Amino acid sequence: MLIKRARGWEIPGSEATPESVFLSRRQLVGGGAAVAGATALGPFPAAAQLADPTFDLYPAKRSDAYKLDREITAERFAADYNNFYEFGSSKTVAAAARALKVRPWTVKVDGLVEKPFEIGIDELIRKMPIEERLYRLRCVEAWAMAVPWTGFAMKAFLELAKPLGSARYLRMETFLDKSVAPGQRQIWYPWPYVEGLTIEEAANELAFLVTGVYGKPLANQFGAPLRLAVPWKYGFKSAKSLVKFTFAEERPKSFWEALTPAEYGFWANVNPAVPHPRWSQATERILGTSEMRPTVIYNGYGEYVAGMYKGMDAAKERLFV
Ligand SMILES: Nc1nc2c(c(=O)[nH]1)N[C@H]1C(S)=C(S)[C@@H](COP(=O)(O)O)O[C@H]1N2
Ligand SMILES: [Mo]
Repeated sequence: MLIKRARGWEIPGSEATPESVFLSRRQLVGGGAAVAGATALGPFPAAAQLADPTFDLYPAKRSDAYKLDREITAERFAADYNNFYEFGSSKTVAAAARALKVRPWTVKVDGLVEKPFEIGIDELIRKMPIEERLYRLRCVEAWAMAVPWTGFAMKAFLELAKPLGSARYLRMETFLDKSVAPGQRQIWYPWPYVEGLTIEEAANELAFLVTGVYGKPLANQFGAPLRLAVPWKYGFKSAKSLVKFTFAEERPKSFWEALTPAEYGFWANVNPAVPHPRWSQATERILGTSEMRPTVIYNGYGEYVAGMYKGMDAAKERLFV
């Protein structure tokens, strides 16, 4: 069966190379190579980012509203350990993702809105209130990172999109182009990548559309030129390289939900007490370290989001799957 095909996080623990081992091995295999890699992905913007038409907006002013309980993950770790199945099911997709052309890039807004429209990414970014926010990200595979995203509140985007009162959900879609994305030639996946939120979730102050990270425009592997960050949910909800926003009355079916509904649901809120069917969610591994930390409900963002789920039957609705 198609769903039996192993994804990255399905590799049995004994086969997976612990990242600390992997990294030290890499550093051993010629310090020169490791240093060169670190420079390409490191604090200096790459050529692609220097050429970005919105480069002048970075670094954006950091909001002091969103505090971390941990160190920011070093850029070299966050930029070299990614989930982006369009470019393969390993974590090392940065090189392959460079094939994606992120300009020109058009974002489409349709469905239940006052008036459907298309807008160029640079015009969109310049219309929006750009800021930097420190957010945690917790992947459903039980690793976590903390990064300085740059972008704008989804709420500001909703004001531009003007959804009708009848809209209950927002469906987001990633680009589809198998000529640049080899993963999209793997026909057992339900491409394109789709994610969704309720309108209430989209309007929550934490929902953030990301255009940059580490004080620069997004490198492709992070989901350039536009990706979502909803830090109280498992990372797979934060869809990358978005091209379309559709407002709808019906709940959209997301990529992983379509592939494996028993394991990945619509809500996907972080909860240490609700295990994945095949592993515990009680702790998380901090990317770039061997540190383990206890997972926190709603990934620590309960004060912002718990109210949205009050009165819902968590088990029946599968709020945390
Ligand atoms: N289009 C698309 N978006 C995606 C994914 C993907 O494979 N394709 N992976 C998701 C998963 S599982 C996670 S954990 C985050 C990872 O984001 P990062 O690579 O920036 O850490 O992206 C999410 N967004
Ligand atoms: Mo993930």
